[in-house]
Amino acid sequence: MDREEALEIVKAQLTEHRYIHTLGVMETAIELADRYGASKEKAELAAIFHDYAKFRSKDEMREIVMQQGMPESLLHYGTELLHAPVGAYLVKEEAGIEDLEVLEAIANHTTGRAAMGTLEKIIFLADYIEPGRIFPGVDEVRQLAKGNLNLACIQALKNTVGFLMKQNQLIYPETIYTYNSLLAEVN
Ligand code: DGI
Ligand code: FE
Ligand code: FE
Ligand code: FE
Repeated sequence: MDREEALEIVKAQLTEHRYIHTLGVMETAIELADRYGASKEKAELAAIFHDYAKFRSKDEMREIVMQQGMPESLLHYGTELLHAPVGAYLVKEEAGIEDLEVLEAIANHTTGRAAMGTLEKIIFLADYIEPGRIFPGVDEVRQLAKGNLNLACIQALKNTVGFLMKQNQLIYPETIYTYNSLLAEVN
């Protein structure tokens, strides 16, 4: 599937704001793939589709989690987590994307996972640092992303976990496993 076709499919699923975010993730992911030796084609495709399910209803997402035998624990940490694994499922079903690396990068873009591959790290990070993001601390992560993919992902995770904790939100265990795993990789 080429870029134009993929963007057209995704545009119909998203708001204007989220579509612009997606274009930012696409550009950033291609740049990171170039820098860190991953497939630019896969980075482009995963980035374009990463938020495919962002606007599906909570009921539909919960139903897919249960029907498809995804971890039931996903249902107990707020609904923001669901669009990533559910998105990977729907992108396969509805858009016919079969590449497992691409689907995994979509599935894990919100929490990461332990022992992420380079493409997964790239999509996780591109989602955090694309030019439209204005989180406190995002510039520090952008700087780290120029030289060290793992350190940049660690800093993004630290910021996200800190933000969630300040808001008394639950931390999904996989988010912590992601942090521990990245730390082990750099030490
Ligand atoms: O979909 P985006 O907004 O582009 O970004 P995303 O897929 O990274 O989702 C960000 C949201 O996910 C944000 O509201 C924080 C939430 N999130 C990320 N990790 C965790 C989490 N929420 C909980 N409860 N626990 C987590 O570990
Ligand atoms: Fe997302
Ligand atoms: Fe993210
Ligand atoms: Fe996103």
